[in-house]
Amino acid sequence: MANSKFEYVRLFEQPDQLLPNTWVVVRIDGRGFTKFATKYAFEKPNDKRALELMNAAARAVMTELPDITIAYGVSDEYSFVFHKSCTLFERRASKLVSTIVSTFTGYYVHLWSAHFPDSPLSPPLPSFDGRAVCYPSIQNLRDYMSWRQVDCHINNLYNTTFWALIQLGGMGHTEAEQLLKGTYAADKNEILFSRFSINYNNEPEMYKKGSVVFRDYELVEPGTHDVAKEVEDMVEPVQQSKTQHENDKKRRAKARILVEHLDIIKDDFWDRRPWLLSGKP
Ligand code: DGT
Ligand code: MG
Ligand code: MG
Ligand code: MG
Ligand code: MG
Repeated sequence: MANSKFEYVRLFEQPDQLLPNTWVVVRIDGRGFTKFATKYAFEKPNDKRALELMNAAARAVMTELPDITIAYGVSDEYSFVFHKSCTLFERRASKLVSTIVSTFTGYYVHLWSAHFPDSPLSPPLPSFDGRAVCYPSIQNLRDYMSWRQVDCHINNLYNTTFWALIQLGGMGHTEAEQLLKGTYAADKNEILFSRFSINYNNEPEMYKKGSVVFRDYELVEPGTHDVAKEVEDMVEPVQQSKTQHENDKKRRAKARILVEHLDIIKDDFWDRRPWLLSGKP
């Protein structure tokens, strides 16, 4: 390959490699979804079709990118976690973010008609922004995930109460807003129960907890999970052979990808699925 006199322009490219050995979270968020939700008459405060479409697109992203360990979604956002050992695209932030954003958006559009059969998409089409953040410890990563799930809970409790006051209580937006100003969680639970006989605990799990997407290894066909080999690797860590690496990749690609609505703040979720945060992806 001959060098041309134009070749020097490469020098203008800035490196954007993410810190090695850290958990990389790529969070995407729908652009202007307040308007988008109105255009397609999303149900308030939660539209089951819209949330399931987000989940289906996230699941497709995880299928295409086996380096993703876990993902968490709420409202118009999704966080994708790359294992700290991930070396995809040499960990270049722009490559990781743009690949996630475009793959997600592609599937969102592709799967739209299956979730909204009666409302064909028309321009302006949905789009998503994205950013990458590195978390150096499992505690930091878990705190990040907890932060998103707490946000989901706070917003959902507020929105559920706000829209109950309007849709069931006949209040105006300003009136409902005023009533909720300065209230605590217990007050909102009380308003829901005493005025509308709604027990917040009985609201759908997807609305209360958001959605977690992860690989389920328990159900991988027997024989592919070599426990003896794994113990051996722990005792005497060796450079993973190329075949071993390929096998792990295949194993990940084969595993079932589940979408569930579970508590990811408490230890239980992580304790039951040690492979999610283990040294090996
Ligand atoms: P942005 O992200 O700065 O471009 O602006 P937005 O408008 O996307 O705002 P954001 O991301 O802070 O908030 C998400 C918006 O999406 C929020 O206005 C509510 C709307 N949204 C998300 N899921 C649902 C849903 O299931 N039903 C309804 N009605 N709206 C939803
Ligand atoms: Mg935003
Ligand atoms: Mg948004
Ligand atoms: Mg958002
Ligand atoms: Mg290319």
